Amino acid sequence: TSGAAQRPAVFGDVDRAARRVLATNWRRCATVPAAGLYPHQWSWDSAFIAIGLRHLSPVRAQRELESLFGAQWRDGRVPHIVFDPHVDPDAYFPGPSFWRSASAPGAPAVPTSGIVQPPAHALAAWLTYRADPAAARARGFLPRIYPRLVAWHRYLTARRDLTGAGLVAFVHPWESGMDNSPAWDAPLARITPAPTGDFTRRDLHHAAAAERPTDEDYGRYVRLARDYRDAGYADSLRVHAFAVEDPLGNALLAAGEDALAAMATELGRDPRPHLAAAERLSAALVSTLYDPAAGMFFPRDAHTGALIRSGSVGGLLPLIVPGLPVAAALIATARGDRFRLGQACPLPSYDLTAADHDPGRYWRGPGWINTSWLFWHGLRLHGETALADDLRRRLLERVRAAGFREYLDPLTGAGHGADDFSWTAALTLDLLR
Ligand code: 2M8
Repeated sequence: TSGAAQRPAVFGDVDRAARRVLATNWRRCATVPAAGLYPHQWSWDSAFIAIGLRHLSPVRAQRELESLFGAQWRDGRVPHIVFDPHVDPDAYFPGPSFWRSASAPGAPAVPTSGIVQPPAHALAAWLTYRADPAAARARGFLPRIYPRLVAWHRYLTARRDLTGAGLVAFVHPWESGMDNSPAWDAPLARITPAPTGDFTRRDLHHAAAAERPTDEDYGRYVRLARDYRDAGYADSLRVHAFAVEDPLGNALLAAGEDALAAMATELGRDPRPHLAAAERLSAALVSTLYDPAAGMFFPRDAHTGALIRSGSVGGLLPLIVPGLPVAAALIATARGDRFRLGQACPLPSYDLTAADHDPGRYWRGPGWINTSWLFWHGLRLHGETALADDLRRRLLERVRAAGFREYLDPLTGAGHGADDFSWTAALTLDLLR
């Protein structure tokens, strides 16, 4: 929207630097989240990366999504990691020898993990298409990606509705994308960690221990992933000791169905089944996961049926659902003490007033560009232009000062985690448009 001519010169530098990060992190047919710490392709990272890449090269953005969906399993699942066979298999833990996708039914030829990540892909594919419809048509992008997105959503709705509530469950903290969120503390407490001698972490070679999950967290992550693998990646509450219905995951699915409806129309197909699915998901979100007293959504533990009343930013992100009836309440909550929209930036991943808020540790406090981008997208969707513009301006200021860090202290703006992080660079490019 705002052309390069109106942009301050200093943002021109940010623009150039963001392009450089995406060029450096590109590997043959996809982008790694960060060299070193994350040397393969990650599922929801690729969605956010495509949203930025579409401004640089619409074709590369299409290829980013196509390479991810090239590793889709026969049951429709899109793995959370697609391993690069050219990279040392021990560079990242857990690697291909842990997941053993080769012996799982219906897995692709390329090694992958067996869990999933939040379904941001349909939204990303639609935005990618819109960036250059002619280039997309020339490559047959929509006819190729649409059926794969449909199969992906079908996997989630058919295999991951573990309670019958019409909501999708994540069965591993890694699936939520917010690995060590305090929201997962209670359901994880029931899991006996695998002994630390069973595995070797690689992340601590690249990031400070104080900014990452603990060894005990990892012990539980390993236990859950191993149990899933050993059950042949079958989905049922009997297999999944951890299962949560997550507001962000379900909101992305609902917004994704809306995007699929737009794609269907473009392809001359009937959009109504997608619109109906979006409405069903939106209604289930509000009736099951919304807490009017708190003014936000909470995840639900699929085993106990109880809401997990923990203030994760994910509880504000159903704002991305078109027509959401509680949008105004979410915005009011975001502006309140817990998230301080308009002051804290990026939006903290976790309630600023909580006793265990930790501004430097991963998903337990720091602000992330992707969740703020989603909130910004939601603000615009609901006509809150002034708030959206203010958030955009603050995000760009933060990135200009800290660089393309993985996460930032929401109050001081200090950068943490990986540097030259791809989705930070990609979404910055999008904000600059
Ligand atoms: C983080 O998760 C991975 C496991 O998937 C890790 O910690 O090794 C999360 O921030 C996740 O949301 C993200 O997709 C991934 C790659 O950026 O890193």
